[in-house]
Amino acid sequence: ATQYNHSAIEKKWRENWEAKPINVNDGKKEKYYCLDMFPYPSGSGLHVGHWRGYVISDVWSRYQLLKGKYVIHPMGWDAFGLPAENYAIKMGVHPAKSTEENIKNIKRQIKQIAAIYDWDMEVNTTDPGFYKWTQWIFVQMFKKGLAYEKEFPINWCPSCKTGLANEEVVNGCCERCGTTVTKKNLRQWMLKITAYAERLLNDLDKLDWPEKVKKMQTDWIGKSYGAEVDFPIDGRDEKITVYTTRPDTLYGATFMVLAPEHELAKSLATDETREAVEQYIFDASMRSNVDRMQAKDKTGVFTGSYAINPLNGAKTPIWLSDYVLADYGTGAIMCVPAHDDRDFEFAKKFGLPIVQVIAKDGKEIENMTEAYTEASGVMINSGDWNGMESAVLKQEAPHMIEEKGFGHKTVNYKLRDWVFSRQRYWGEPIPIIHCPKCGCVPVPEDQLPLRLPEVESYQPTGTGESPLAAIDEWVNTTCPVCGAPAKRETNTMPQWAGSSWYFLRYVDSHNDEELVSREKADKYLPVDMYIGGVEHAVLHLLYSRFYTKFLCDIGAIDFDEPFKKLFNQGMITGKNGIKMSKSKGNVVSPDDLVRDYGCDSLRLYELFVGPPELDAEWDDRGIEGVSRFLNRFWNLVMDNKDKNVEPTREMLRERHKLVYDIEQRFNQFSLNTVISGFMEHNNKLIEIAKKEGGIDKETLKTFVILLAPFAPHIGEELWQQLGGTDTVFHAQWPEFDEEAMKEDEIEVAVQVNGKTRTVISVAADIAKEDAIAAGKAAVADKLTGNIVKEIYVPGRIINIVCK
Ligand code: ANZ
Ligand code: ZN
Repeated sequence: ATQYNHSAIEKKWRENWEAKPINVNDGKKEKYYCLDMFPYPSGSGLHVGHWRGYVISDVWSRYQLLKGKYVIHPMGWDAFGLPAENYAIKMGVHPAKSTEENIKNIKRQIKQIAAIYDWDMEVNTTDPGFYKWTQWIFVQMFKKGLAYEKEFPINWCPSCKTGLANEEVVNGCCERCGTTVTKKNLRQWMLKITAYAERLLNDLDKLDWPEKVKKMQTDWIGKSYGAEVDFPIDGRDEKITVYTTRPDTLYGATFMVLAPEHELAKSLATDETREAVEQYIFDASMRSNVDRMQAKDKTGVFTGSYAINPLNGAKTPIWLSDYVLADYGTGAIMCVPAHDDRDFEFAKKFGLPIVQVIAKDGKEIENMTEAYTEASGVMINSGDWNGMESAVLKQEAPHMIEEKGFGHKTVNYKLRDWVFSRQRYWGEPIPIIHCPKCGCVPVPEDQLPLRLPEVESYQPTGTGESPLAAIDEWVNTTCPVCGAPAKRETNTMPQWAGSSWYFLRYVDSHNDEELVSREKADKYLPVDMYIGGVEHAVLHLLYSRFYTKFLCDIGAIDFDEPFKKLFNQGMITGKNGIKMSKSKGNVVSPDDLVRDYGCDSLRLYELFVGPPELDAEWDDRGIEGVSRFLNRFWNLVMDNKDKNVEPTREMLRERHKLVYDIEQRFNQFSLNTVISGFMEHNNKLIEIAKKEGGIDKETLKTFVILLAPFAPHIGEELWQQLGGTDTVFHAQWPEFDEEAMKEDEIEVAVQVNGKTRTVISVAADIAKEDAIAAGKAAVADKLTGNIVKEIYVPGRIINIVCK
């Protein structure tokens, strides 16, 4: 028979698919939208790790195709961002140019995967035709009050004179120069994602997503119930409002701590404390948030003032400390050292009183060495709350406080509004004009896109402004409302902007009039399956949900969750689990593997390396095994396709078991065991063929259809060899019949010491251990002494020898 020649066959089928696409929208088929997280077109190209996700999404897409769906399977580029800009600063190459080149290269590499991407849908976030709509969304948000300006302390490197993202601050120092990072107040654009906190939380229930990701989003949104309690300041009219999730511990509040940025902080100082207080406030302002939170030793200063505990009238000293964050809750807390670790540490350090108010088994601890943080126990030292279950009180205290009139119950979220501006060049210009009379005015929609102008230097200006600020003829404009001279906003959007909505654009990517037509949106959206790395569990996946809900609210689309189902693939790593990267020199390029073994072999091997949701170590040698399997399967089909054997009962059973096994594993996304399943069934069929002198054609065809999503080229070729005239992807996905899968049963005698005691029936191909176990169970009452030998004569006798 002819040898399997992967290069000739793969070339042939690529040309055929090019000439006659296999995934066509006839307007009648049900749609299925299978989306990859679109890549950043980096200069270093694809390695075998990148292949994994794309192979997973392609086998899933082709499976849907075989189930009769019209599959939307697009690809595009998330191309704004820092790497291209940094490259521009270093090499002087315009980011648009390097981006274009990178896209060309990476697209060529992606095409090697032979995925059924519809390149007509392709999007690129840096294309003005695309970012016109990224800007349009911003304008809509601005009009609804969801995009607003705010002075905001950002990480600032005093040496590089530039703002830094949190990721660029390492151990409190600038990543580039090592200088201690400080804070600088800069005017920023913010998106009010907090307005959607409750819906973002509740709607997680609607989603078929990994529990792990849902939990990460839940924690990120961080909803907590508690109370705001007012503490009057002793001798003054003002009061300090604290936020607490544990109002049940109010009797144990022995001191208070305010963030150094708290508006009352300075005014609480007395003549004796003023110098120390002001010094402390200044020092805190020079420390980064990260530093403050990670600091091992608590610092603080006593203000000299006292507040009155509203419940028992106790005088409680007011301190300042930077472990209290300015922008969470009210920026002030009541401290209960007996029941909170941080407060305990603070009290120990500064010699403040500790009063236990919750006691396990009702017993007070003699000398506390650590806080008792559990919420279970009985209230003590708590006036008329004494004797109550603390868990019950925790629920009721907020209402009681509200009734007594010194506070009210609250809901709090950890989620913060989204800092949406960057002082950078390579991003979407924020379409806002600052008019001295009219304030912030959005660029009129018919003037979008607001194009990114050419600049001479991509270097940040060092004043906290983007390089755009240096282009006078761009910055200076007129107000669209009153015509007065006005200035353009010079900040750009963060890289997340385009990726928050790109999936909507694919299905109508050439539309100049709308972001997406309602007709197409209704027909083809939302995404049915989203596949990508787990590193995007919060930011991208939360922003996309926020954008989708907003666009639904303004009627641009009619659904409010973008991704029905989510799958996160694990990483492919180098030896010893080390991340593949150019700098580590452990990158495995797919190019040589495709040349030597073919695309189909590499596709199979990408899946075979391990459970798709887990990280897997790459080992080139393993590809031999899957390649051998494809060769053996090729030979099986080629040797038997013309024999016209009638199917035996065994062949039928094998065929239906194959369908059952593959379908089940496929649906559980256990793709590595799908591949091992193919290998096992192939061996079995080779064995049967040898025994029976052939294999029936229907069984061979069934195998070919099942294999086609995984190894599409060889699938097409063998389908044709088996007489198929149309593409295998228009064949029917096979179904299994449980009756046909049942094993034949045979009768086996069970002997004890050579004497037949009973006869049992077992599956004809039962394994030795299973047969012996069944035999032993059947004669359990007749076994005496120790078993010294167990014998199974296949299909005839089980003999247990005892002594
Ligand atoms: C008294 C108390 C007693 C507290 C106790 C805890 C345990 P979550 O659940 O994260 O919302 N807190 C409030 N605002 C803070 C701020 N700006 N910076 C640092 N800590 C702050 O946490 C709420 C709890 O964290 C609040 O409840 C408050 O301490 C503290 F046994 O109040 B608690
Ligand atoms: Zn104006």
